[in-house]
Amino acid sequence: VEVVGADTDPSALAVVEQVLRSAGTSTFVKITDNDQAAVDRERGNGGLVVFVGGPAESRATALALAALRVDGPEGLSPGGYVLAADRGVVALSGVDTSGTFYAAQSFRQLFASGKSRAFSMRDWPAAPLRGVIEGFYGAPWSHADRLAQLDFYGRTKQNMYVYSPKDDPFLRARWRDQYPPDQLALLSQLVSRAAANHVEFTYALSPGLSVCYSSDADEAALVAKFQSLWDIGVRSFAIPLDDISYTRWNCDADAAKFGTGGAAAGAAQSFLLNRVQQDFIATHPGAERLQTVPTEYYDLADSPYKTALRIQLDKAVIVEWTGVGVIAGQITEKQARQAKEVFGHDILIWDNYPVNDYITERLLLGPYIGREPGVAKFLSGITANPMVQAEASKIAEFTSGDFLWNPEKYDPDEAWLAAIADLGGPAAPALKVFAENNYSSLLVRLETGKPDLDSPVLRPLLAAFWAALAKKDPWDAAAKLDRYLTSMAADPEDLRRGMAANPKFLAEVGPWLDQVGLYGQAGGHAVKMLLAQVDGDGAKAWAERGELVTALKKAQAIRVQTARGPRNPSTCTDVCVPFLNSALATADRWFGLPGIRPQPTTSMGTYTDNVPARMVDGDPETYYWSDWAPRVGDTVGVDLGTAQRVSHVDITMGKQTSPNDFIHNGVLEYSADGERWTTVKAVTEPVISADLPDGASARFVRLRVTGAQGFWVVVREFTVSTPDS
Ligand code: LTM
Repeated sequence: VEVVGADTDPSALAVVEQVLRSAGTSTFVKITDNDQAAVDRERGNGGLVVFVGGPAESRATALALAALRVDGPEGLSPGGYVLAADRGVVALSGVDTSGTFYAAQSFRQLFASGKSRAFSMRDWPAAPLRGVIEGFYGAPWSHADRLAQLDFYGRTKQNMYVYSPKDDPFLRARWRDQYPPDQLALLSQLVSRAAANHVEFTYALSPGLSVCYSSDADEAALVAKFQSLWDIGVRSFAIPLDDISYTRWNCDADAAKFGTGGAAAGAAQSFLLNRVQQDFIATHPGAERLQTVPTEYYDLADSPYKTALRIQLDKAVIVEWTGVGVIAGQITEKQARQAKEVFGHDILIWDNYPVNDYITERLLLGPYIGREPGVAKFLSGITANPMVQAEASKIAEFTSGDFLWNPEKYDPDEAWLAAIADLGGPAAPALKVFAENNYSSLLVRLETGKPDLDSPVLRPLLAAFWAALAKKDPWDAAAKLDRYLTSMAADPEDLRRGMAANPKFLAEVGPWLDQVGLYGQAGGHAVKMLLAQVDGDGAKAWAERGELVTALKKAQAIRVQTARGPRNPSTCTDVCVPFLNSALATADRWFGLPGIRPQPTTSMGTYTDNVPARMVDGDPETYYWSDWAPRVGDTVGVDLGTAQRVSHVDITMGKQTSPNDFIHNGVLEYSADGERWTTVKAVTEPVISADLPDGASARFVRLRVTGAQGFWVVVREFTVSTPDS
């Protein structure tokens, strides 16, 4: 029996009703809270009676809570709620309608878990704004993706979606143009779906590529565009000004009015934003606060530009900031406080995780990490920028939503497992194996300064196997490793069967999934090959070697089409291929075959198809080309598979058409374990030829960038010689 008030939130009711009906409740009755006789009668019948609605929605819930001796939600922060149950009564009461909706979501979770017959909980969010900004480059999400996302945000208690796909022409290149009716109708559906999920739909228009800040006509075009969105129900607006030039004006009038330089850009942007604030936001009661992304969104260094914004931009405007760095490894409470000071405005974080538009060969399926709890509480909130792959983004989004609700209690591992269970359902074990091998992200490396290694489960199994093999007693370790590799090999089939109800997810991750399967197969053959050698069975070892090489080649031949061109997916990054190469090198020594097999490594991405393998192919005409100008700490080098004696390194960088594409300030280093590094020399030239100290032992040799530079990096050949090569 559901007892509802005249103003009870319909979305909360829909959730509760669905829970009760799916629980196989034999009869479902809905009665209004002014029909006390019916309430008493139903209670007398012994059924479960669920009261739904906060103080402003239903009278009866307050009475039910009083009978349960539980305080109401009054005084909780927005979105807060009380949920209590005892002796056949459940009461869901939000401080506002969103709170009641969230109480219904918690009711759903508790009901599904089958836990707790008698309990009471008071729950509220730490961060006022919690959600997602569709703000990446590349193919925008589809309409169906967005509808599914909005439902997901409702289920995970996130309350914000910013519509800002970089490649939607009506948001950037053609920002002045009004939407054709069919497209406006789709947006209208999104706005309604957002409202039903208690999500604020923020419409973010990015005029910076062509706007004339001082122009009346451009301000009028902006306001007219916002008005068309207002008319379909949008109440939250943003004007992002990221990724544009502020040293070049789009019209002479701006140069004349504002002058040149950062201060002029800050003044011009403030001028336009303040006009929109006054002419649109302030004249539309019910409008949320205007948001903007400044052109300097990625640091805390004060500048003439930020000073201008701080002083001239209307205080009502919320400023977005990505943390220190476009992809911020860590965001601390101290930085959050500084951001508020240096920008002089309330701050909303635009968090570039799990966005993968800058490393399109990767899926970032690990949890949200590296943000101090104070960040969520001290600022207006956080919106996470997701991947082009909408369904796959839900894993990270689930965890960032969890962090934002209760950052003090946030446990990334626990949140991650819950995310896997939520998305994978019965296929969660298979999804876990897949996500474990697409786990790491730049965040790990930036946060810890340690190598950003993938595959947290596989890695220790491999280490244990090598250690056991060295002791000539590999059997137990091999069995454990083989079990995991078998689950990887079976993953494509297991996941495709188990998640057949989510074809969108399977289509998004297909190439990565196939690769995990092939690496699992190749790994299994590698283990069998090495065990056969321990057994002295050369024929079997040779046969397994053949299977290994076939699976490895297939994995490396997979291509995925991305906005940055075709890419070989990168799964179990820096783990699977080095293992397979080491296994081959070890086996080949046993077979008496020559040669070391260097595996290229880079932290700088790959520009088009100039893959790292080209710097170790022995052909100086082909080259690896980085995807960006390196940052301090970026590296490029080789992994020899096992630590061994090394004597000399030759590196050739740059190419005829881009002679400056080399590391201008760096160091040449080597390491036996990837943790402790020995510096050979400083590097400032494109061609390097260096002797290593006598007796040097290395598995890894690399160049590490020590100074910022504007040029990208081309490496034609990276050769390491051993004393006997
Ligand atoms: O981060 C911001 C404010 N802008 C862009 C995003 O659109 C893009 O998705 C990310 C990641 O590449 N980097 C940006 O600079």
